[in-house]
Amino acid sequence: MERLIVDTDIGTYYDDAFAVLLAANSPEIKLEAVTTVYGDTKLRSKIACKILEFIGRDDVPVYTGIGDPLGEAEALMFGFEGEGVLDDGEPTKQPESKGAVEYLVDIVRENPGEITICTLGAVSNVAAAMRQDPTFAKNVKHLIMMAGVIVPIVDEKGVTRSPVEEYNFNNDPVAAKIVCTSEANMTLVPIDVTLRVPMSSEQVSRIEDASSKSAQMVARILRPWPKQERQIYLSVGIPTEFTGIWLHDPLTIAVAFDPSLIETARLHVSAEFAPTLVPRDLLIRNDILRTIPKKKPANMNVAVDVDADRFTEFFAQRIIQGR
Ligand SMILES: [Ca+2]
Repeated sequence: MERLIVDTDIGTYYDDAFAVLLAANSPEIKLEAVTTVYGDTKLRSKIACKILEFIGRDDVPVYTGIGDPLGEAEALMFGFEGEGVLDDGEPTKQPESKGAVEYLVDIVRENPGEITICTLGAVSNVAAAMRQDPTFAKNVKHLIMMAGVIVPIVDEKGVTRSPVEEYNFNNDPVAAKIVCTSEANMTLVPIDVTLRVPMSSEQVSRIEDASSKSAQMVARILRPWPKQERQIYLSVGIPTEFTGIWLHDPLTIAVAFDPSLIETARLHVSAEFAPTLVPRDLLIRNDILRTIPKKKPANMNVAVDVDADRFTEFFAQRIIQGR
């Protein structure tokens, strides 16, 4: 059984919550904890507590992590976080008093080679843990990150949507650099691969009609999503027709216990700062972080393809048949 920690910016996009639900419903995983990162992490912890409580997994501790990126950038949130999840009240379950970074440092030090961490947001908590404890990187069993973009995303009209930038690494470029240059055993699940795993509308309908608590929670989260998505897209300049219920973060969880879902390449991936030509991103700073595979000794596994149909159906089944 994989001893797994989910490190997440749960609340802004639907898929972090889906990832927590997948982890909490997978017998292949011993879900050690959920840690929160980026922006209002207290609110994110409350959302995580609510979801775990709703499906009867109050036993999983939640630790609140770093809100501000390690560099000078400011964390920005859209303001609708918690909609659909907290609508019927706040959870009884409370986050732990210990901070996420301290928790990560302690559990990895006490269990060398045992703990896998899936990061589903900015990598600030993990980078801070690496700064705090020089043995952290080599003691983590596996660091699996939903982050970066390796192959430019080109839509069906041939328009390049996201040549070099990706939300999670960009949200804390300093942390991304620390992690990329660490000696941890890493697997990167970049957005160009996760954009190949949208759920079909038929799968979404089946989940919406299912009676498990997890399915009910997915339905609740998806209800306000079209409006939220439109707000995000209009804010950052993505055409609103470029849409789908992508399972970015859940895929990253599944890779922890079923690596056969993805095909990987050993690449050298490093972070590079470059000027933004068009300041179209809400996360606007004057630079962006590029994830560049270079011809240097490989430093991580990178997902380059995914068994999309098998994974999306696997996810749907876990939610429908789970708690
Ligand atoms: Ca996320």
